[in-house]
Amino acid sequence: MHFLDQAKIFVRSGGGGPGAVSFRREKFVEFGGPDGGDGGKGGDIVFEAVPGLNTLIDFRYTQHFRAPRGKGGSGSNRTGAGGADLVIKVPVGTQLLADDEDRTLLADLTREGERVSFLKGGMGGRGNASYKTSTNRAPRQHQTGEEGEEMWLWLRLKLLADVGLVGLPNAGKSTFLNSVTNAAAKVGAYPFTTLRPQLGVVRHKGREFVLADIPGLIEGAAEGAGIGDRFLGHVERTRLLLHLIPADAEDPVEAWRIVRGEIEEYGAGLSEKAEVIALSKADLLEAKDRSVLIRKLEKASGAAVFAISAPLGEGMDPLLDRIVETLGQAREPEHEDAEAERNWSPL
Ligand SMILES: Nc1nc2c(ncn2[C@@H]2O[C@H](COP(=O)(O)OP(=O)(O)OP(=O)(O)O)[C@@H](O)[C@H]2O)c(=O)[nH]1
Ligand SMILES: [Mg+2]
Repeated sequence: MHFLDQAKIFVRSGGGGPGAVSFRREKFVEFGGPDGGDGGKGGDIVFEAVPGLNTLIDFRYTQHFRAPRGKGGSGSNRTGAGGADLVIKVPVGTQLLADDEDRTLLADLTREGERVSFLKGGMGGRGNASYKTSTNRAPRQHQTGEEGEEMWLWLRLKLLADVGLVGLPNAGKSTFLNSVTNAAAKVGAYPFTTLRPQLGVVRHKGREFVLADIPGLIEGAAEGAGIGDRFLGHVERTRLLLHLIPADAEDPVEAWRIVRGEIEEYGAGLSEKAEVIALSKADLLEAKDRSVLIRKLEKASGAAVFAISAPLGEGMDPLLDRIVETLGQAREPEHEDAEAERNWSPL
C-alpha cells in the first residue's frame, strides 16, 4: 500500500500547431497574396486541488498525461484552434516535486480550488501571411509550431487536517472518526482495517476542525514496519495528535509507549505537536479498573487521559472540549518540512 500517497507521473504540454502556407484564390485575381494563418497554441498542463480526494491512488493507474496539440492554421488567415488545457485533479495537500536527488518542491496545492499552470503549451507556428513584406509578396516561409514541454515529476500527498488520529491498529480510530464526523470509515475487529487516510469535519460547540484517520502504527513503523510510516506523513501538517489507547490492549501503558516512540522516531516535528490522549473502548472495563488504568497512563505520559467510548458516545464532550481548547493554543502548522524528506523514499 506504499504507493497510496506518492506517485511518479509523466506530463507533457501540447505542441503548437503549424502555421499554414496558403495564397488567396479569387476569381479575376491571378496572384493572390499569402493568407496562411498561424497555428494554434498547445494545451497547458494544469494541476487543480479538488475536495473529496484523500489519496493519490488514481495515479497508480494513469501515469502519463499529455495535453493536446494546437491545430494547424489554414487559408484565409485562419488561426488554428488551440489545444485544450489538460487539468489534472489532485487532493488538497498535494505537493509537486522534481524527479531530482533533492526532490525540489515545485508547487504545493494547499487550498481547495487552487490551480497551478505547470507546463505551458507550445506557441503556434506563424503562417506565411505573417512573412509578407514589401519586397516579398509571396513568402512560402512558415513555422512548424513550438514543441510542448515534458517532464517526470513526483506527486506527494500530505493531507491538511487540524487533528491527526494515531494509535495501534484496532485502537478504535475509525470508530471515533465515524462517531464525531459524518465520515463512513470502515471499522473492523482486526488490525489494519484502514488502508488509506480518511478525513472528516468535526463540529463541536460552534467550532470546527478537520480530523484525519490514518492506518494503525506498530513498533518499527517509523522505519517502515507495517504500513503506518507512509501515513505518518499525513499527520505532519496537523496541529494536534489525538492518541487513542485501546482499553483492551494487553498492556495499555506499553501501547502508549510504542506509538509515542514511533512518533519520536519519525521526526519532522511530530513529537513537538500537542498530544491529547484518550483511553478508547473504556466501556470494556469496570469502573474501578478503569480509574486504576487512567492513573497509570497519566503517570506514564504526564498528561491528562480521557476515558471514552465512541460507539456509546461516552466521555466525548470533555475530550472534544480539550481538543478545541488545545487547537486554540497550538500554532499554525508549518509547511516547511525539509526534515521530513528522508522519510519519503522513491517507490
Ligand atoms: N467495545 C468497544 N469497541 C470498540 C470501541 N471503539 C471501537 N471498537 C471496536 O474495535 C474494533 C476496531 O475498531 P476500528 O475503529 O476499526 O479501529 P482502528 O483503530 O481504526 O483500526 P485500524 O484501522 O485497523 O488501525 C472494531 O471491532 C470496533 O467495533 C469502543 O469504544 N468500545
Ligand atoms: Mg481504522
